[in-house]
Amino acid sequence: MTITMTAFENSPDRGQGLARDMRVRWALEEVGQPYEVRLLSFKAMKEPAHLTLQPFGQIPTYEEGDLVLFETGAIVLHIAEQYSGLLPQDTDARARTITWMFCALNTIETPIIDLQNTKILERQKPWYEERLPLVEQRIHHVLRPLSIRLGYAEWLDGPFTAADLMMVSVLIRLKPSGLLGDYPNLSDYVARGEARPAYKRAFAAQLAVFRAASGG
Ligand code: GTB
Repeated sequence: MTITMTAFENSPDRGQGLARDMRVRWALEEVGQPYEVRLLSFKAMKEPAHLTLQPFGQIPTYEEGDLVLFETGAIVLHIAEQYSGLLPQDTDARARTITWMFCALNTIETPIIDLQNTKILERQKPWYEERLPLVEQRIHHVLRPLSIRLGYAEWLDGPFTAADLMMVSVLIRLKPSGLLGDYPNLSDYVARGEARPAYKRAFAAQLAVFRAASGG
């Protein structure tokens, strides 16, 4: 069955791989499933045809036969459950993988999104300079224990899984902030994720979309 996902026609990150379609592309590349991408303008994302697939008018979505999914975490989990390569066979190991996926999206990504919103939306506020270090502190509050738990391990829980795909994708969002620099093992962990051939294929595919949209 053909898999179709949606992505930005013209990604605001200029093809740096920060938009969430990258996570779905990466998962599909890891499990070796071909996919098609329907590109959407910001206007099309808010129109009824897309809102029936994604009630919030966002990307990515995932269509496979009659199945329509939104929420990147749910999409990546579905791919991992459907195709082999991203979830362990052992029941307990599977549950731990899913735990780390939730951890990436709930515990780690939440303060990172707060930092990005602060920098983009609140820069002009009179309290911006006072608030910024508090938001950064909340990120250190979750990065420190994550760094301690990862230690010198290659991946979070044994071999590479959907948990690492999600955690690396979330940590990548921190690169422009420089905050990862305080945690060399997390920086190395991100670099290991980015070095995977599946990551590179996904990154190249989304970058090609941006280059085509910007005329080269
Ligand atoms: N919880 C949803 C999920 O995980 O699928 C969130 C989806 C989401 O935030 N989608 C964003 C979107 O469609 C794109 S990825 N935004 C348009 C809108 O809401 O109108 C978030 C994103 C966007 C841009 C950058 N960037 O430029 O660096 C990074 C991340």
